[in-house]
Amino acid sequence: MLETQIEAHLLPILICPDPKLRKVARLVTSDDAEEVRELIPDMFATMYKAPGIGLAAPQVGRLLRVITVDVAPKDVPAPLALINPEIIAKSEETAVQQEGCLSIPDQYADVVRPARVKVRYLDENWVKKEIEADGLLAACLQHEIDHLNGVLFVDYLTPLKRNILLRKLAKAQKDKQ
Ligand code: K1U
Ligand code: ZN
Repeated sequence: MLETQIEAHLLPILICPDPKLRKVARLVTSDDAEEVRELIPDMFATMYKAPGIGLAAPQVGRLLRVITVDVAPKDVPAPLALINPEIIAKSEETAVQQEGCLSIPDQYADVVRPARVKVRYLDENWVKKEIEADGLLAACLQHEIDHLNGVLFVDYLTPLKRNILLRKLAKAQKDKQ
């Protein structure tokens, strides 16, 4: 059987404080099918190269509700593409996870979020699915869905911690030039 090979491209990742990272991404419709079909392989390639365990379309400048995730060990890939993901249930119980962000490079902080979530989404074949997650996958799904709403993990920190982290980022970015 002949298979269509989709060529993937590495996409530049926007760095905080790029204003696009603070915009709300719009729902994907059938009109976006062609764009999303090409975007998903590009997002996986960009996420694995970074390397990261998640990526949201706004991080590559596309204000569409698409995320990619893979929290599995490197040798057993478990790629997940989620179109129009929505959290339909979350636990009262919370968990702390150290988070990073490809748009806030080399800065990490503990973030408190619901420990378990149930997410409804369309997969890359536009099939309606639900996933229940805990641990790192739960944190990652919430982190990526936040990106679709213009929310960054630093927003959960105290103003003092957030300012320290963002100043460190600004200095590192300036020193890089
Ligand atoms: O959305 C992003 O910016 C990606 C981010 C996702 C994330 C990390 C940690 C907790 C929640 C969400 C990253 O992937 S940062 C890089 C990272 O965590 C990592 C990179 C390589 C191996 C393992 C982890
Ligand atoms: Zn992020």
